[in-house]
Amino acid sequence: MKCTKLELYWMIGSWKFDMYQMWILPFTTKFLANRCVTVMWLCLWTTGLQVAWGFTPPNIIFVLTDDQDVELGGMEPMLKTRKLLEEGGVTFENMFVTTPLCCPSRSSILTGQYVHNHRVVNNSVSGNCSSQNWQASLEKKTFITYLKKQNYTTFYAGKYLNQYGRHSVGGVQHIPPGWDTWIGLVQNSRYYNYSLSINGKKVKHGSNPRKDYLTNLIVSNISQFLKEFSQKSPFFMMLSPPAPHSPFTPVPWYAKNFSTKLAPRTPNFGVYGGKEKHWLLQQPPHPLSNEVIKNIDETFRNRWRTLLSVDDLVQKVFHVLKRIKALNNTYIFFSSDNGFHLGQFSLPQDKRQLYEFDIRVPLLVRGPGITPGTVVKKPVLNIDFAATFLDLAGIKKPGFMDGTSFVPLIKNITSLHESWRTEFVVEHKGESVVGPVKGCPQYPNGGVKVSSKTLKANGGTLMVNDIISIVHHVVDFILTSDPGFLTN
Ligand SMILES: [Ca+2]
Repeated sequence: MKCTKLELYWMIGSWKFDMYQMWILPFTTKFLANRCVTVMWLCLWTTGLQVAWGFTPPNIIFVLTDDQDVELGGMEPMLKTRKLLEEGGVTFENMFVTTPLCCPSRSSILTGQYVHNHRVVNNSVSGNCSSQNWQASLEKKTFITYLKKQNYTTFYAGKYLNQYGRHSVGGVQHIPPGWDTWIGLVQNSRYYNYSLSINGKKVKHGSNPRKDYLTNLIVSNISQFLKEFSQKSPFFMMLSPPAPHSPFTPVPWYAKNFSTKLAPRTPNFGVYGGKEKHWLLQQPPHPLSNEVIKNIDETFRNRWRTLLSVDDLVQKVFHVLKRIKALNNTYIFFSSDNGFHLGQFSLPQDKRQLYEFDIRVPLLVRGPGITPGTVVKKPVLNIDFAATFLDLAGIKKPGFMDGTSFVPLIKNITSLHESWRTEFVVEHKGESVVGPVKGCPQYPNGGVKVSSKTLKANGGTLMVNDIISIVHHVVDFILTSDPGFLTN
């Protein structure tokens, strides 16, 4: 990793005087851009001249997994995806999310904004997740609304935002603007026994592996859409399977895979964070108990097993595109909304931390103009997706979007590489929940226990077992020679 320095700041937020934690990752680069070429290129991509020159907007398919890491080998079981998109496309080695949690990160993906701008701060309605305020404001300006205005046919299937479909925020009747075909999962990731909004109507599913397994249900809806719409207009398809999020449920035919695999014993596995880390990393019990380690290993295996169904999904997408002869004008993006940890710094399992295991996620892209097997090391972010999709469609990025199109990196336009970003912000605001959280794994004697006295002394918000809160320190981190964050 090219990071040379990670500085942790804290500040008083601009709204409600909430405390915010913000990390800035500077990357060492030299600014040597050829300005003339840069300006010409930008003109081509931002003024719509491409259209006048016979530009054909490409189709775009975005596969977004839930909680898939890179640091713990999250891409290793996905052999088909790696062959098709990694060997057949471009791999971004330094892809990060700017907030390590589902709903805030997904809101950043949709709007192209940092958390401090879209203000979806956690997974709750009160934290603005799929809230009425969100629906009345930024949801009307997500990237898909711009693609829709550009005559894209649009399709969504899978998990959306964690609180989507609740009665208090419009129920399943609410269809986010811009989506023609809407197959939205009600609330958080599940594999069985869930409800969907099928274009505004509630459909319940049970536990039949053949009919109900959510990842496969998404697959079953792909073919018809592609056959029907691929010849009519450019299309945008977003596929958001639940894997490998909890409850980590594989289909029966993959339930015995990886039976001898153990979670990676990374250098920081089971290591006590100590006083050099922020206060929450001083709370986990250590060393990890045998019972917790056993649970960690089983979780690791099941996460990989759930990803095998996503691997099938990607292969299916590819084969259908090939069959309908749409590969030549279709980009396939593959990424995740946040990473994950299993035992790092004695944290049993979750996300929500600033460390690489929670913020580094996969990003593979295949499509026209991409040289197969290429690798990009420049840092790209979840806030970049919106600008990138618009750029590919020949649409100028709206001013409110914080992210930057990484189309120049995809297409290896080297003149722009030199002026690429050298820093970014990572933000997370905690949930004000104390006690076990429904839907989150709980381990006897394995969670983090923090007394009310400790809580009060350190800011007052904490979700036990999930290790989140607001840091009240100013800290310097050095990343370059410390990949496990053992000393920083
Ligand atoms: Ca997630």
